[in-house]
Amino acid sequence: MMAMPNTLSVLALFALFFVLSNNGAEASHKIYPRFQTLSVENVNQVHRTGYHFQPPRNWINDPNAPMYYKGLYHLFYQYNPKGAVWGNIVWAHSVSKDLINWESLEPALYPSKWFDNYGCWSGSATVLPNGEPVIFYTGIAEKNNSQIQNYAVPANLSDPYLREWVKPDDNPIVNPDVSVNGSAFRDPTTAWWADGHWRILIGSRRNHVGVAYLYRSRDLKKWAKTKHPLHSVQGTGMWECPDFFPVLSFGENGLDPSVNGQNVKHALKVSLDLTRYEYYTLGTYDNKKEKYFPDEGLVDGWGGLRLDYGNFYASKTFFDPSTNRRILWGWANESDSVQQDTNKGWAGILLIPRKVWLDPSGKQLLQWPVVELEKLRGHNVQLSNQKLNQGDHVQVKGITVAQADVDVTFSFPSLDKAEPFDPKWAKLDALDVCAQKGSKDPGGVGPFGLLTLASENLEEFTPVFFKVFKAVDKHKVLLCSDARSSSLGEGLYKPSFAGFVDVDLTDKKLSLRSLIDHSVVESFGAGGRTAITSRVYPTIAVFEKALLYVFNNGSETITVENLNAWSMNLPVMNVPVKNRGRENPRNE
Ligand code: DQQ
Repeated sequence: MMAMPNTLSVLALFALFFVLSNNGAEASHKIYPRFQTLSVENVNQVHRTGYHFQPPRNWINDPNAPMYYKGLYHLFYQYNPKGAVWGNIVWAHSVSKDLINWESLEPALYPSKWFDNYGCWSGSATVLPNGEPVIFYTGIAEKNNSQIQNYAVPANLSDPYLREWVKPDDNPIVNPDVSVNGSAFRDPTTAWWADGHWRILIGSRRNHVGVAYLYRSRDLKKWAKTKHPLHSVQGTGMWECPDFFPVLSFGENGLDPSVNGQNVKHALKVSLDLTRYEYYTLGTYDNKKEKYFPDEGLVDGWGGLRLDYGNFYASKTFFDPSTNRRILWGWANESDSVQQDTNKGWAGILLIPRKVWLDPSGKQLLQWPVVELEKLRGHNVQLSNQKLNQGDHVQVKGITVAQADVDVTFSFPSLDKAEPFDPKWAKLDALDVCAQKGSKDPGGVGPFGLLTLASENLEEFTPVFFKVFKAVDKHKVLLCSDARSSSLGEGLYKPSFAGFVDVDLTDKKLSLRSLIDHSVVESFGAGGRTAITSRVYPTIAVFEKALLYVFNNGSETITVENLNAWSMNLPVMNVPVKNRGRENPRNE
């Protein structure tokens, strides 16, 4: 499914907003009735990922209800069991002991009751203080075709696999009242406990105002809408998949969703249906006033902070009590056409789970791929103290570049040669600045970085690079992941994704980590301050023909202080759980 170009006018976006519909219920996904139930005959392997989360075939979108239960991580996701485009949505279910190797189970939720007959859409898990999990999700109901919120509970709490879920008959638990747009009312969050009540958020819109409605309940069954929404922002349109969580103001530990008070900040993330991007703010949550106040100076809208400046949507975090981390999951859709998805028999991947915590500045979140990923690292090659003069590109040999993990630190002797930052660019999206400057445009300090998934004669390559600019009172660092030269293939969306990196340059170093996996390049700049994901479909630079280079096209000499690159091994990826009894997996 092609992502929406960033430059579409707001008007066109609004028009699109009203065109998309599903059985009268407003949906964010394009509907292709012709393809929805076209069963997949052959699965094309060329661009399938090796170590990113994927089922063996068909369409996937949002990660749902990640949680940890009796020694297993559970992950559910929106899945079309009948085809490679969005439709026939069920909650597919996988389990893992390490967030990297996954086994699949039968779908946990699928349309079966009047209150979800037209679809089981996104939702979240809440693990109650007694350890019992409950799922809240959006049902599309036969009766009124509007979006209502339901709950489901495990049929057998002693089964660590939580194979079977029950949808009790007292559903739905939240109906849209007359003041709510019932066809734009979905994606309940994890519940948190505050002042004698459970609370959840539900994403919505009132005309063009994006809204996170707040509901409270004493028993998780009878829910009442609070007088005011927790938060709303004019002009942002439908808020899908809200995520609201506390973060500690120091250190890297995560917090249970109900923690609040001293040394705690809150993050509110929303997925904007109009742009198909997400943004978040950090702020203060007042339990008593039932309000969230974003910190002053943060942009609360289109241009706000993003968890990822690339192809990353419908994300969700959860608290992992076994390691005291907060972990983030995001979905990356395809950047090819619906016809290409149908031909290849699959669409959508989930990105590597990331640990999230608050930057010591308090001004943004930091993210890093979970440490468990490093178990897949195989053969390692290194470079150190490699000088890169203007125009140099040096090959990194000896690993399977199409399936690799690369971690590099660059240094530069001075910032004197940094180009001035044109004040006009301040009004542009970073993506447009990247498009103007590109990886080949000779600069001062940068562009320098990695050429990933490159063909021998550079007909194809996906550069991930930095460029440093001199602004009025400080330096501005741009990180680009530019798909424009990534493929000779046709009908692809090839954006020059980019984000600015809020980093202190006193040590004159910039680090970059890129997870390369056949059709995805997931990059983390400056220790996880800025993340960018690109989906790319090389035609020549595939498998062993994919090459990796470090490069510099700036006039300032760059040194590769240290580079580590690993071939990545294959994890167990959604192999069905076979003949596994009801035993406790911790005893295996
Ligand atoms: N996808 C789900 C919705 C959600 C959207 C439907 C976000 O619940 O709003 O598959 O991608």
